[in-house]
Amino acid sequence: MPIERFEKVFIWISLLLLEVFFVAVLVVAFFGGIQLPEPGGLVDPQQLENTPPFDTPGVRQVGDREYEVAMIAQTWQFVPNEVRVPAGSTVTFYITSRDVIHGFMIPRTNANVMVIPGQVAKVTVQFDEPGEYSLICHEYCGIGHQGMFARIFVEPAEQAQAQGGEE
Ligand SMILES: [Cu+2]
Repeated sequence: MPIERFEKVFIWISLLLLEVFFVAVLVVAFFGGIQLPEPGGLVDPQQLENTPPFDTPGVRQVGDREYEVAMIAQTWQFVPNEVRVPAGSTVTFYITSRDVIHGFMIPRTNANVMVIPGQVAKVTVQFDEPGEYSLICHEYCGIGHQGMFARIFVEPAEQAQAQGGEE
């Protein structure tokens, strides 16, 4: 069956586009650090006070330049609402919700997950650039949603050292 010349051209263009998209997916997956959030476990949202690590929300140093943050999202705040780490840190967030579905997004990083009651979301972020990062709820969660945010301070390594935080 003969194929019209223009039709042939468009078939090739469509195939080429598919290739481009496929390569783009591979590039972000392997070189861009973009990945699906990992399920970090299940919890009882009513029992967060008695469930480690959410009984003591906050930052914990687990290695050289490695930190873990246990964080609770609730109407309408993040606990803790301030995180400080030195530049060059790898920070793994364990986030869960006490009440309704919230969002967890740190613009300029790869962190972007839903926070679902009963589920723990686990996200690892590499903070190389010192500065102040916002952590925002990007899942409408009620009347106070627009004010629901936290701050992450990535301090220059020398400053953190001066405070005795880092070797
Ligand atoms: Cu919200």
